Amino acid sequence: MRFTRIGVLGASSIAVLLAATVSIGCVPQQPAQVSQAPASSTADLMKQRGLTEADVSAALQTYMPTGKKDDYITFASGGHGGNMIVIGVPSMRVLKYVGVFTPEPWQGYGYGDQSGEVLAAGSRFGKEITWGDMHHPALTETDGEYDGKFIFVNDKANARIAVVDLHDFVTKQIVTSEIIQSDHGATFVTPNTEYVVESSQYPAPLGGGYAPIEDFQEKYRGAAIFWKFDRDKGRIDEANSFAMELPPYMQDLADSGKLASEGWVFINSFNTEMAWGGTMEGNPPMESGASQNDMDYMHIINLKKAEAVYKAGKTTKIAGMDVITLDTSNAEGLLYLVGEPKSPHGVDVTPDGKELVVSGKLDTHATVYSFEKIKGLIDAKKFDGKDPFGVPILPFADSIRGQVEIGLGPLHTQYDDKGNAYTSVFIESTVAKWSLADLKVTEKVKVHYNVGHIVAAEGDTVSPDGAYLIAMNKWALDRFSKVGPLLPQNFQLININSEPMQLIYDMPLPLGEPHYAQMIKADKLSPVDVYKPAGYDVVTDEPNPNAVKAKEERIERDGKNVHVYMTSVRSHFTPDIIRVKKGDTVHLHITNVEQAHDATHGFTIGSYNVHSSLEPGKHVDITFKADRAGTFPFYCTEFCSALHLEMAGYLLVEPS
Ligand code: CUK
Ligand code: CUA
Repeated sequence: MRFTRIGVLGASSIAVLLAATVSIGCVPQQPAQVSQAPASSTADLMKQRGLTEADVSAALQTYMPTGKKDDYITFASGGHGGNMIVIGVPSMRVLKYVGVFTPEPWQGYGYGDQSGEVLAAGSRFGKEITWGDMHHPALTETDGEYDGKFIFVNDKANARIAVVDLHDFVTKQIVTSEIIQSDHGATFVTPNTEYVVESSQYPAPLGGGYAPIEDFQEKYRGAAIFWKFDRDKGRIDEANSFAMELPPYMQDLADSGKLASEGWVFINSFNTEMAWGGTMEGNPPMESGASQNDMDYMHIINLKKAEAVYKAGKTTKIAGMDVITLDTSNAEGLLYLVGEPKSPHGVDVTPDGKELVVSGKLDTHATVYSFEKIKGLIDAKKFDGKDPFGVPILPFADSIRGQVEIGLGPLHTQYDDKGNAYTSVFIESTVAKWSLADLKVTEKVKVHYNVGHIVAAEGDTVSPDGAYLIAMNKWALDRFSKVGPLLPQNFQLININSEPMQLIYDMPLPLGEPHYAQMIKADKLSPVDVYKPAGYDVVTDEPNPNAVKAKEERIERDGKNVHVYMTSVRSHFTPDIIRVKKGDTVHLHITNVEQAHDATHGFTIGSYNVHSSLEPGKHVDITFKADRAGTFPFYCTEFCSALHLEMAGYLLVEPS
């Protein structure tokens, strides 16, 4: 494996690398017209730029010579930018922003082609939503390993889930259920991606209706939705998805069991106090009302059994979704609670599936739960009573193997291939490395600043890789050049194979706040170069019925509807003149008949808010009303050839 070399790239071997680099600097310059030779020796450069040996070591571990490719690909959520960010590791080069919940003009996403329907499917209560607050991406898994086929992301603000196909890095589907009004325990997949988990965050009446907030405990509820994923179709199968009603705590992060704990789902919660704010009505603020108890609850869900209960039809329809009520859950033994200290955030199942690590934001520990002990208590019905909703509570002390003293504000945990866990420590601004066997912190690395999630290479699968870890920091402060009061986020890449761990790169993220990311081996991804055959519909993943072949271009009028069957190829659109009358509806059907790698065209008509990206082989349909008479140039928006500027035409809208 190529990345193992970084493991031996400690400070001691840096001299060797420096010597090697210096000697490259001395290679006599080739008498070529385009010079690749460095201007100065490495020693000179170090002196000029004030670099330490550690800096040069970091540079050599992350620098990617032209044409070389990264070992890993990271998929980061784009936070409130509503897009997903694709990043190469270790170079930390941004490779793509994928439009998901937010229209994205480069990809033509949401500007008139089929993708408009994908976005429209994410409407809630009839209102179209053009942004999202993306938190947690989840790659599809086979036997608990990333398989590189699809990735899911959630929208916390609007309780939605999207499916992005990694064969072309395009958003194919957005689903939403109106039973919940926000989500946070999403997205998490079962080890063979049978289900995508989405659990709510802020309790509300299920279905989105009104209830007085004073009735919080009686009428407000949480829920976990289990979206069925249809592998063959590559889409979520809404008709075979179901939900479980949960108590009105604020459910937080989730994780699916694997191996030893496969078939179970774990969801943290805070605000078991069921505080609902009202500071101007004489109540304590939400944040203090929600922090009274020393313990909150982890939800333990027997998904296998819940699926059987759903299939047996023991559900209630709410907002079109089959919901297992709390009463049914309690009667069937589907849901259990166990205490977790204090204001828990992350719950992360260990690679062997035998344990769960939970960190409390207001606690200094990570708590390690034993699934075997939890299962034993459930089987023996050994409970410490029930919560106000009749859900059995397992005794905390009997459920855990132990606790690790981590530091101030532990949040999220990832794993490596050597039995270590890594926990982000928010208040301390460190990443703590600790031994799963001994429950002892062995090392901490300082990060800048206030780290949220961390992501290690395949670090939440059954076989983590070690190698790299990215600290996803919430504050950047003094790390970058000043750009006004709104600062970028700061991703910091850490070599976790080296001893001590070494921080090797700072990467500003200037478009939304990524929360979580996943990092997959690059060679597990095999996206296509072009769409074949030409005429491909990227939303249905089938040939589009309106696909146009060369020489079959035409304009057909059907009453007030004008259908334009158009092709694009370097460097023209055919037809290049479109004549319509004011009030006509124009249906553009454009096929990029190119099959050459990277031969992408764009298509726009000014002042009609129309834009498309036409990757080789792609077909798009665009419909708009020609409601203003005038002369409208259309042109190609990708600099595709020497005659790109000439790749243009006119839409002529005659007054009626
Ligand atoms: S997260 Cu969503 S609040 Cu720690 Cu997963 Cu950032
Ligand atoms: Cu086609 Cu520019």
